[in-house]
Amino acid sequence: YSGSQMWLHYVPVSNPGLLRQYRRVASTVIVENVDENKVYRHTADLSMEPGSTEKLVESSLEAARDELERGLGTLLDQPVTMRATSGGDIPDGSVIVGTPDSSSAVAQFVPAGDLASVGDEGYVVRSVLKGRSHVTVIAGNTELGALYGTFAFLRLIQTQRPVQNLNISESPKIKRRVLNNWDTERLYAGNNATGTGGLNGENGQIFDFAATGASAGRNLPVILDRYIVAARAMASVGVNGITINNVNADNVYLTTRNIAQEAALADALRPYGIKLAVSIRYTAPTDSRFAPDTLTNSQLDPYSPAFRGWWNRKAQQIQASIPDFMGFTVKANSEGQPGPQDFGYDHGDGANGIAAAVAPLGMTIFWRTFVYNAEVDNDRLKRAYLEFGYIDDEPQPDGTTGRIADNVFLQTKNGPLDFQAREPFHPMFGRMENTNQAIELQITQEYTGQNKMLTYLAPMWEEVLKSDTYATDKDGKLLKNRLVGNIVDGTAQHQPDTAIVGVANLGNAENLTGHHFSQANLFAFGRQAWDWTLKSEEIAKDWTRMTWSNDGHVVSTIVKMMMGSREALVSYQTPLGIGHQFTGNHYGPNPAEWTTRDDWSPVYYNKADSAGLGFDRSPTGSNLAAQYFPTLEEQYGNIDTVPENLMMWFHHVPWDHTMKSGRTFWDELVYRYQMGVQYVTWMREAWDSLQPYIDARRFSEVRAKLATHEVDAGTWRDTSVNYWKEFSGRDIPVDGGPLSAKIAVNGKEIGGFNLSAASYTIPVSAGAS
Ligand code: BDP
Repeated sequence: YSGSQMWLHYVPVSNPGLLRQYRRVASTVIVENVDENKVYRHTADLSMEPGSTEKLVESSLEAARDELERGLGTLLDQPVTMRATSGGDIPDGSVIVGTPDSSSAVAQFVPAGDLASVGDEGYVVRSVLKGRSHVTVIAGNTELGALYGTFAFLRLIQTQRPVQNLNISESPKIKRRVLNNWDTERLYAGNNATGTGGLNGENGQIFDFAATGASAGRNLPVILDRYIVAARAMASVGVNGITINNVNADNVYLTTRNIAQEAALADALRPYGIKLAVSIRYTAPTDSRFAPDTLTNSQLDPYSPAFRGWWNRKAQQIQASIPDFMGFTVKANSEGQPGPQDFGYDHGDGANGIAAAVAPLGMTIFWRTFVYNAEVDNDRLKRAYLEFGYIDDEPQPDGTTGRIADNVFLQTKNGPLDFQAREPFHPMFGRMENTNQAIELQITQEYTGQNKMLTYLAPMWEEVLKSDTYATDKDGKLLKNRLVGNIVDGTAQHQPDTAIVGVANLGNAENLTGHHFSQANLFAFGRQAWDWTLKSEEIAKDWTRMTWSNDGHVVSTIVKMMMGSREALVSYQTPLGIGHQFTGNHYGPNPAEWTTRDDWSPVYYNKADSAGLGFDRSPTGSNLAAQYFPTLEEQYGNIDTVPENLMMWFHHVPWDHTMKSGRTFWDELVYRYQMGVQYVTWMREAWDSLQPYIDARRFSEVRAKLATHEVDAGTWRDTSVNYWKEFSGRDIPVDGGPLSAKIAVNGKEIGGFNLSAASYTIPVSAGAS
């Protein structure tokens, strides 16, 4: 099995008792008001060319019906009876799907008040008795809600949980759950089964906009089978939007020819509840491709009717083909992208200018805050808050505070640097109470092992979303709900609109993500976007059961591997809070490097010298700490109270500083590198032990990745430690190393390893004197 169906690879239920139960509960599916002929039955890896007789589903209910027929048929290993009416007798074992409008049975079985409480995209799944028939009702206020409920019901069966006496009500905590697809950039899932390629402009993209490769010059929208797999996968975890192109935007996505293709894609994704957006360049109006409707540079004043008129016309043109088009994502005055500052205006002016142009069309602007400049207090990390914070504080003529328009999100990365394996949360979370704020997470593993390392990122996102901001109200009183997740979902500061964004990892590899385990990150993003209070470990369990096996031993082994994997990565890559020690391709280590820009250079971040290691962001240094609320300002600013896992983020730590373990900082540092590598060794051995349980192809592909992973983790350790040693002048501790150690995630010890001396990989000490 190639992994091409992701976690929607339905296989017959292995537990005989549960199989009997499922066959009793779900032998008939009733979906009313759908066109039964409009069902596209996917065959793996077939492309659906124009002229094909297969038909795409056209509504969310048709998608639900399609999914149940396909899913139950395979899971229950018997065909399901499909019915289009709930009239007459409802058979025992019926599953009824719909909205109160589409189905009188739904209206009858689920009281309006119960449904009202789950909102537009929520669902109710309920077991009811009708006469002598046991019936399961999957209901939403909208068809999309019913589709989400359908996937939730299928998930129960895929994960082999009971489906009798169900009474589930669910609704998303965050309104917009969006992917940003950077197309060719930072794509590690392109072109082939192993997921290499996709870099350097090769077209390894999930969506093929007929720009390059086999489809070059083809002007027709072609919907490939993998788009539908991706759409089903996204819908199954509640993703409801996607910005389809790179934030370093190419204006081609605004051309008439591309808009036609985007419209075809939007049509294909619409039944799955996924809306499109496009990344734009601030200066797009000057692009000659839009002639004769172009502006000159002097017309890029965000307040001018010319500028606003242009964006309004462009948005109207798109909306004519894509009625539910979401809006634009903008990277401005960041890494060389043009922006309002080039024309004498600030981010607020620029964002509001485009926002005003598209507001009448109901569209939204996602304005990114990823701006940096090493010259600000000699600390790149302080810049974003300085460029955006004051705009949020500005009194407005109408008596309100904050200048950013309501149809704008400021889209901010989880941390102040750039998607490192561990960062403190971005200080802007909590500080922008008058602005809609979207959090941006990176699903694609740019800095977290790319397509080579098994890194489950959900524990990192859980750590971020559950971080306490200690945000206060105007009077300085601590807010009651003030975790980063509360800021994002609006329960802390009551912003009118809410959003969470994940930089996606989908490409055209057979398994869509390159590394089989990278699928878990997309799955987890969706689940956490829906409900950020979920535990990453529970999400890992679901994914493992859906993707690999329901065998208890397999599940516990894989979940353990996953749960410690990110902490291990931090440990062998950037332990104790050191940031950005990467080579230019952001995969391997190069702590000695100085590149063209200070703030792209590992040496800028590590500040290694004979006194110690780490970047002083305390009051004696750049004082980034002061951008946080007082409790954290104090905690981070003091080397005795800063959490050890962020120590070098805020302090230049003396080599002999005593750590909680009692070891010196130097010894602890070496120990961390070694522990991380040993965890990978343990993962490789654990995976090997699962061979009898896993299909041959995926087993060997993961095994090969883990072999590379282990070697590359060792390279991180050796390169880093040997370089630090030049500064510390201290010996590498040779006390045998951590033959057994535990890795703690969110304060709970998890994973861990107990290696036999025989399999203990060569510690750094071997190469040292
Ligand atoms: C960095 C990536 C770069 C992106 C940039 C961004 O290396 O490719 O364009 O972030 O988020 O992490 O704009």
